[in-house]
Amino acid sequence: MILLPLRTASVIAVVLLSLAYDAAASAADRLPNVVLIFADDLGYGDIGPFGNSKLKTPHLDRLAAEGMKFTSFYATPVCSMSRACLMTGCYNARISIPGVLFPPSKIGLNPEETTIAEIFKQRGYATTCIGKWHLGHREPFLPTKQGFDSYFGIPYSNDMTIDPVNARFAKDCVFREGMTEEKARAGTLKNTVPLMRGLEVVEYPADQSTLTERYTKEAVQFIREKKGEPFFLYLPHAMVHVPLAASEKFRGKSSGGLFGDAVEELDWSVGEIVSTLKELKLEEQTLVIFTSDNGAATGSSAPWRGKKATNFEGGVREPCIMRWPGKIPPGTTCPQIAGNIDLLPTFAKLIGAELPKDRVLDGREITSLLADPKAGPVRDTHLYFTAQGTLAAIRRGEWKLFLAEPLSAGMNAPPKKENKKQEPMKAMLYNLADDPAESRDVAAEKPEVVERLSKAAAELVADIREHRRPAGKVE
Ligand SMILES: [Ca+2]
Repeated sequence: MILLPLRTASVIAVVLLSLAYDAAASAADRLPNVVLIFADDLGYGDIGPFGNSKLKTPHLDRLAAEGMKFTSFYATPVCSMSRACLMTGCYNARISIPGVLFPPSKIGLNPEETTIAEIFKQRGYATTCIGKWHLGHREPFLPTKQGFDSYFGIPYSNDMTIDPVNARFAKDCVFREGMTEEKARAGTLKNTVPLMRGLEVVEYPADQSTLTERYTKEAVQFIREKKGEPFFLYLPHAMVHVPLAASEKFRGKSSGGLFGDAVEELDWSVGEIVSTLKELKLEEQTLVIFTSDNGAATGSSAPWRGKKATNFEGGVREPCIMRWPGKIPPGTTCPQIAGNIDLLPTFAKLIGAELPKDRVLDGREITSLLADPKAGPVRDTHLYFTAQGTLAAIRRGEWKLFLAEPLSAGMNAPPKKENKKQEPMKAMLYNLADDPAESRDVAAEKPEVVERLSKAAAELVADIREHRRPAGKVE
């Protein structure tokens, strides 16, 4: 009896909040902008808001103080699969994108998929991708063929090289370090990644020391040019994937070596973007998100166990900050399960765009979490896939089970050795509430939980096998 008014009040609050979001979506002139900053190989413990006390990240500290931190925000163990999740709102296994694509790869994100950028295009947004794409470097898979109006960046990781056969060099391509088109066509070198604009290579090899700076300038310019219309800025940085680099202004300045310099330059970049939004009075109209594609490679995934390339939390649980003055309560922390697969449906909800109806999506819209850090869970389950597309583990609520044998999602990804060293092939059960560092395997003590989660995992992966969609492929 006493609970009834409280429940009624909370229902009203939820209705009012959702009305606020719907109102934002219904007035075309007030459609919110979205800036999505996606670091590479940056771990949970690498920035101040998530516990790093060694590196200076004042702009990220402020972003968190003015926004919401997510402490159970999931990506995947490595690069391409993470971007596949982000771009489509689906587990990478559902859309057949393996862990990492390489310069000889003939596959990419299927142009038939609906990307985040295409969701924004439904509502007339200006869209750009500035940075590392890594969802296929062949022409049909590039950003400007997948809903982005423009693209400036490297097509895959910065430790890769050029596709000597298919690269399309711009007429005024800048060849550096004695490189020529002839040399580029003849063979390959390590760490000589091309820099592209649109569909063409404009610099080869890319000067990596100035990438963060140039991406930031380009991003600021985009915001200035598009300030009068709704825009989506996707900024997937090259840093802090190896080879590490920082501009002269930051080199040698941090207390964490070149890695720290690169992190601090990323932080500077966040500051430049936020101050531009402030100057243009766009802060209250702009949702800014900062997160990373996978766990730490060079830096720290503390306090979680493991790093990049594993499905322990340190490989996949990312720092994530969302800031939107007036919409997201400042200085808050959301502990609920969320992840980059949830961003596409969330953006669609915020801007009043339609989700594709002819296919299964795995992500869920999380606007209830953005509005209220105490909101209940949106999805209680998360699946952990390997780079080969097999299901390694499942989380349901506080329980996380590593499966005795990874379950095939039917991707037929190129066979590579599973990461046996870091992920032993046996059932391991962890209670993430009591034991967030995954240090005590309680599978033997909780056979009923092992059975329940194994069954759920088998059902969920069977659904992915049944409703799996192919990657795009060229000859
Ligand atoms: Ca990465």
